[in-house]
Amino acid sequence: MEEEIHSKMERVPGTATYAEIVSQPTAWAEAVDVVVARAEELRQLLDASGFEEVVFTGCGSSYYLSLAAAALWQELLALPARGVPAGELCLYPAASYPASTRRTLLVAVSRSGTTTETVTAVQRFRQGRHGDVVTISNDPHSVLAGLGDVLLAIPAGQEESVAQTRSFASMYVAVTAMVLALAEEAATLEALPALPEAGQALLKAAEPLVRQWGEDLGLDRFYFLGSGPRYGLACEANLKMKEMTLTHSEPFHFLEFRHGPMSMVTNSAAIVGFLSDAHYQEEMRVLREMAELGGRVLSLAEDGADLSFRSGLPRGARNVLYLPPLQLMAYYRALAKGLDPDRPQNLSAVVSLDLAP
Ligand code: F1P
Repeated sequence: MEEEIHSKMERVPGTATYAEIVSQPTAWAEAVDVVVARAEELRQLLDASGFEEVVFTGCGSSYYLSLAAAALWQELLALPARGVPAGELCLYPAASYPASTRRTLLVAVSRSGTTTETVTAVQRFRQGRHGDVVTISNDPHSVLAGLGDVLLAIPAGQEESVAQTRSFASMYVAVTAMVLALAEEAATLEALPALPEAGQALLKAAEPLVRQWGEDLGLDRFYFLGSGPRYGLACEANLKMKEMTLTHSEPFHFLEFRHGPMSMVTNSAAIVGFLSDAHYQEEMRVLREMAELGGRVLSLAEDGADLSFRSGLPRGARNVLYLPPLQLMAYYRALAKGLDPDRPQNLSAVVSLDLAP
């Protein structure tokens, strides 16, 4: 009888997604702890192996995380780094890896640790003896978790929903902590434990505005602008808008937007800018020009934006803060469109394939 009543209770759409978004700062704390505990192992791996370049890889959200990670790594460690889709490493390895003689560190990112292309890319990388592997996953017992020379596992980031939110941010914080540890940016690394509190405060402060934007169905297209280490994050925000709300959206590097895509700006277009400290004026100029064309502009930054984090954290510690407000915006837009963000159309949480050998 009780099961019957329980099964009849309507599942409220988006329940899991909302819970995962607002709880994510807890998973960020675990990510920092995990990396700090493995920092010496990571330093030894980097020092001992004479790597000439780093390749970050993953699929979907995890590929976009790889793009953000590679830019951060290259900016702080001055060692060549690239983000490559795992599917490309599987199908076109020669186009992805440098000459086979170069020592490469492969960093493989996967929430599930079971995505076929990512696991296969690591297996083939090992067979080709290209170098060593760091794996980053929310499932410490996954296939991928067992393939790394060093594993950074953040189980607190695991989630029910298909679209990554808490998982992505937890793995991104782990990557941030890893780069800061290897770059010996001690002061910024030591500031990371304050990140979860800043995230909680931002979620609370930002919710009314992003709910208003999410529920404004007069907007029919979204453009996410981000440069340097923020471009990969703009790609991830873009994917949330697609996965959760079935809305046409695209990410661009800030200055690139003028070179054609801005032709699409109308008064039903949202242009969301991930403003940096270093190039705030240049980037804000792009947003102002788009507002003059009639676009609806939303800026995010540490300060001086529509959504200002005011975290007080050093620049290298706070890039993850761009994500929670935009995850919430996609959540509210999905509900306003009568969709269930917990179960995006056409998608599954993990893509499993039979890849040709
Ligand atoms: C990768 C992924 C997600 C995507 C969707 C399907 O999963 O492609 O990025 O948003 O949920 O799976 P994983 O390798 O990170 O588990």
